[in-house]
Amino acid sequence: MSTTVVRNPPASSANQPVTGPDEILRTVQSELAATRFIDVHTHLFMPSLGQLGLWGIDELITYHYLEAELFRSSSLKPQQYWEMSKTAKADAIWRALFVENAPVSEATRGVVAVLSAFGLPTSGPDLTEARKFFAAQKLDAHIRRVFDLAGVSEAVMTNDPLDPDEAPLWEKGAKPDPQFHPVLRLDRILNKWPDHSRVLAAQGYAVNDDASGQSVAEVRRFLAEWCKRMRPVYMAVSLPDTFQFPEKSVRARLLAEAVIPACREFGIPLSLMIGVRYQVNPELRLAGDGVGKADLRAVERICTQYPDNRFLISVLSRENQHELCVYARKFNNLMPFGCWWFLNNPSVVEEITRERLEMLGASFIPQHSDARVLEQVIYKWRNTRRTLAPILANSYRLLAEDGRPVTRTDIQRDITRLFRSNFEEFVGLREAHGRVGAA
Ligand code: FIX
Ligand code: ZN
Repeated sequence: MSTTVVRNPPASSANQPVTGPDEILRTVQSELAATRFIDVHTHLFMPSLGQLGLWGIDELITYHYLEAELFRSSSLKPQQYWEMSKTAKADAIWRALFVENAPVSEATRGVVAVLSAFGLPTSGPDLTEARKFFAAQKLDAHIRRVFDLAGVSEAVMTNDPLDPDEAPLWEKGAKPDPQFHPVLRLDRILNKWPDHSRVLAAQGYAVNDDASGQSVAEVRRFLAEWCKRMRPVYMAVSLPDTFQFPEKSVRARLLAEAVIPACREFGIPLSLMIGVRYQVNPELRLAGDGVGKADLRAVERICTQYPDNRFLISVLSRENQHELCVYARKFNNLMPFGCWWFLNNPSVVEEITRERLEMLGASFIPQHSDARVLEQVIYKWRNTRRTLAPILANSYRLLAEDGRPVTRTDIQRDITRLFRSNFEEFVGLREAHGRVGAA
């Protein structure tokens, strides 16, 4: 006689209460591991955009985060460094930050996590073995393996229609890739109009330095052509800490009269990444940018003035996080996303994410990787899962303590929302329900 006890109706375990802090944490960890994330902002490129996509050990080591740290731990001067070959630069950084010092910073630990993910030595005098390994990888298969290791199904790119290396690849018809979603990045047009209005003029657009006359209509035409060519999931721009809106400036006028209307026309959000102090130390090049507290009343006015537009917003200054959370409670056309750049450190991610959960429930996008080198998604998402598990588990523990037990289905739904469907729905990527896209 079988010993199975038949229950009528049998309750599936997913809807059973998960009890006790340890069981809750284990369930959160397994659901985070089982859910493939969408990486909503990266500087990665699909294979058909060729050499633009950075990957491999020398790119990992010469990441601008590590370049900034090199100049604090070595007597090498930036001018000397820029004259070196990529390999020599990587060797200098490896020596200074991984041999002569313990790699305890978030960025150096990241490289160690990537090396160990591929079973490569994480210490040692040089990078010979790692170079041999990466040289043997075939890109397409390597991308799939890296996305598997990172638990990511898709990455959203950053595509610049005025980048002299990238634009021609799109004009020639770059082959789309379902693992990569394009984004129309507009920093050159909005932050450096005088220089780039000439580039547009040279391409046959009737624009001029002060954006008068036909300029706004011509920028609309430019955006429409690129939306048809690239089919971006959103448009994006990074903005300084001094950003104001409205304002008597070409940027504010192009935003109001060209970019925001074009986003409405194509039904896609605009991403505003606010708070950069550009090139506070130009000698460090990409590593030379800083951060400043921004006046977020600009966000208030934009969300109020354009209720039919959607805005993906990330702010760089730690001091702006609380305001952004409060604005998100006021405007449902505002989606806060990520702990951007200098905020992407576990101690700060913890603080920001706890506050967002307390103030917004699961109605935000906790993180993006901002990966510039393919393999970085491995450690950036490992860090995110590691940092978020106890924070999410704590929320469920408090919920149970307050009188409502949590189930695996609840946890699954929230994690899918945080790392997939909030984005899918906000950008209209696809009908998001249940665990769309889970492997
Ligand atoms: O503007 C941006 O998209 C920033 O993320 C980058 O410019 C920055 O250099 C970066 O890599 C941050 O992680
Ligand atoms: Zn970025």
